[in-house]
Amino acid sequence: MTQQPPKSTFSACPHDCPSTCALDVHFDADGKVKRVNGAKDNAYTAGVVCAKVARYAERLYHPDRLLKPMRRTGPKGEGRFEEISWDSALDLIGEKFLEAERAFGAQSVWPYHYAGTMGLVQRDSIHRLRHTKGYSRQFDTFCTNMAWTGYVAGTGKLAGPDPREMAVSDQIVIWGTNAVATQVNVMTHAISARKTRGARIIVVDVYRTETMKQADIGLIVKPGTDAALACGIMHVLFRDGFADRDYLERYTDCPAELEAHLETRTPEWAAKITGLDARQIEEAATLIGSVKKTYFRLGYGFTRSRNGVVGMHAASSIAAVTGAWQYEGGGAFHNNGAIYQLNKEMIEATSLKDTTVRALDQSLVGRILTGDEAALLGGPQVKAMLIQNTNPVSVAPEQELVKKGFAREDLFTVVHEQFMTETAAMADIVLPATMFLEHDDIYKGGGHQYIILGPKAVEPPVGPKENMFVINEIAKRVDGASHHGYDMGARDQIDWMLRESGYGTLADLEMSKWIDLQPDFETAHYLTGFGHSDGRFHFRPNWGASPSPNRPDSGAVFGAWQSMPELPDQWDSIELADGQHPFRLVTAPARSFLNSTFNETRSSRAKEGRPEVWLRPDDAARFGIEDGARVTMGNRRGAVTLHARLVETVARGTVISEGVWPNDAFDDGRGINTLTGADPVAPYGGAAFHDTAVWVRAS
Ligand SMILES: Nc1nc2c(c(=O)[nH]1)N[C@H]1C(S)=C(S)[C@@H](COP(=O)(O)OP(=O)(O)OC[C@H]3O[C@@H](n4cnc5c(=O)[nH]c(N)nc54)[C@H](O)[C@@H]3O)O[C@H]1N2
Ligand SMILES: Nc1nc2c(c(=O)[nH]1)N[C@H]1C(S)=C(S)[C@@H](COP(=O)(O)OP(=O)(O)OC[C@H]3O[C@@H](n4cnc5c(=O)[nH]c(N)nc54)[C@H](O)[C@@H]3O)O[C@H]1N2
Ligand code: SF4
Ligand SMILES: [Mo]
Repeated sequence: MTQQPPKSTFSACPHDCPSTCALDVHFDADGKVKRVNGAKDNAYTAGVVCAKVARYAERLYHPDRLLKPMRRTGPKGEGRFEEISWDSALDLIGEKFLEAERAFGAQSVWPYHYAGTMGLVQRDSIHRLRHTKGYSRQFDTFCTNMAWTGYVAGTGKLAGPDPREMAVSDQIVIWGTNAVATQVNVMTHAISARKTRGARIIVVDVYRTETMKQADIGLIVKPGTDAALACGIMHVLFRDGFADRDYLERYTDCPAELEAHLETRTPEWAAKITGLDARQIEEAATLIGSVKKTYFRLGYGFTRSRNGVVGMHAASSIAAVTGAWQYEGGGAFHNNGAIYQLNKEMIEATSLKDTTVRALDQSLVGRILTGDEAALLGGPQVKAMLIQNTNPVSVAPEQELVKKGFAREDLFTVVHEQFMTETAAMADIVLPATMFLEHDDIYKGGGHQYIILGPKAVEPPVGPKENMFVINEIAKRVDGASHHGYDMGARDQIDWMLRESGYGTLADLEMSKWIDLQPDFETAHYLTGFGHSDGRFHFRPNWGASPSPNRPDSGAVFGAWQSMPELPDQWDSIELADGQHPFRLVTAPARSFLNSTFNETRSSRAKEGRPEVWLRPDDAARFGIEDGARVTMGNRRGAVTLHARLVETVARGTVISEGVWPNDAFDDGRGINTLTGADPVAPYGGAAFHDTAVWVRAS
């Protein structure tokens, strides 16, 4: 009798999303993946996943998946490749990396990666190669810098109230995240609170998103004005007796100074800056003040501005003024990064990390590859790159420079990918990568508190290999890359990390599927003290020396950090509109894409339609733009061509373009990041993807 293949198994979503859903993966009779559901028995996922991952079979069995290693034959970027064997590809990579090292030093090799998979083994093994060889390091700046730095400025720690407490909250303020699109489980718990206890949902965004459509109250602000809104709200809280003075005295650094400072930050003042009506601010403040169990769910979106750190800090400060932190279902949550404390020595060769080796800013990749001396941090030109889990030619800012850099004939580029992305198309060597169900890995949630196992569930097609295979094989070919981590398979890596971190063994985790690392109530709500050494929430952060996880170990501080406001305040460091650039562009996420991932699947493309810019009819009329018209949008960095959609639901002067579309979905092949800037945001870097002044013209 033949053994029946299993009908289902468990896994975790590997994509770059705060939800890190626990998954049930269902197979058909042939053992092929059929459908992916959210695990019902995981208290955060609670049976819900987004539509794009539910349809994962479409991506897994996509006809365009990369299956063979390839070598470039035509000129750079033309897209002509020939198949080669894994061995010849790896040998060539070894030779080229050694050649670069001999001629220009080890730092001329730049392993470049991001979070296309969030698996700790497959994502982070690239550091093992980096650290054992002394290759250039990477300063991560695509995503978290402003959000984490701003949050930690107040709390002293990147953690907060149990995200599941949203379900027992009386009021949820979803601030600067389009959770329906970007982290669906936030909605699961918020809607559950509404159903079971009549909780109110307040959403703050720059347009009427799908999330705002589900809200009781929607506040549409001008981009980069969240700190003004927060100050206006806090003014009312102090003025109308909603401030919890006992709490402030016990748990915060300078409540009296904050109160005095806010005296002039009236709702009228905030209204002028945010574009809201003063009455809307009064109403929101009264609701926030009168409902003790208010849970602030603070997202990334509103921090992707040159003043984003200040915005995040100001928003998180509200919960300290009301004392909401004390209550179950209250406080301000952003991310749980600090709770895990994993020992990643075998994955990353952490002990060999040399902080004197330069850490190149990943968002400055365009400037770096085009030889900008400041961006190169005084070191050699980058001559060779290995790229995993990221698609910089599409997602990185200053796209014109990025394209120019990757077109350099003297740059040797290896891209390990699942699809022929824009970045892969610029490579010298393209290597096919497995997908998450085809390899072993382990994941930790940013938006929750679980470690989840994602074991290999199906055999990959012949050809694709997992990330750590590529790392280990390159290491064999580049002299002197030695570390015990190279001798371990993914399962050994997981087992070692769990044991050394005090979280049991792989065998235990295979039984339990996940580990719930939620700290106790007192700790999570900072009732035993905030993360700073004085135990207090800081209204007055030390911006030059803040305990941010993003703070560069070189000691570098960026932007106009010395003029950052001392207390929560509006900070006009954003790319302001002017006569030549009358609009402020926000490049918000598309629901059916995840950054540039899923923009290759037919169903996602069909749902999203085409690249568009949304603007108000009155704004459009000033420039003679009609609904559906082909328009050009530009600034000093370049211009893109797309179609206009007229919507009433954005603030005057704001334009929205959803999604990182493939560059070739635009008429002239220039993607949306042609317009965005890479200048590092104060104080600890980051790219201001939603902070761009532009003009829009009918074309
Ligand atoms: N469907 C989908 N899901 C995703 C992603 C995706 O691209 N698509 N990306 C993934 C990644 S990498 C991340 S980091 C997370 C990010 O997820 P989020 O935390 O949701 O952050 P963003 O996607 O940058 O933007 C969220 C919202 O912020 C709004 N916003 C922009 N500027 C401002 C502002 O100045 N003030 C206010 N109040 N709001 C503003 C935008 O309009 C948008 O609706 O999502 C992940 N999930
Ligand atoms: N305009 C604009 N630009 C943005 C943003 C925005 O809001 N607006 N958001 C920014 C943010 S927050 C982020 S995080 C970045 C993210 O941008 P990227 O890091 O590029 O993220 P993704 O597009 O999700 O993933 C990149 C690639 O990883 C590949 N991949 C997935 N799994 C694996 C694997 O196991 N192995 C290998 N080798 N490859 C794999 C996928 O096929 C995909 O092509 O984009 C940023 N860019
Ligand atoms: S919501 Fe996020 S974590 Fe969950 S399945 Fe979708 S992309 Fe993955
Ligand atoms: Mo991100």
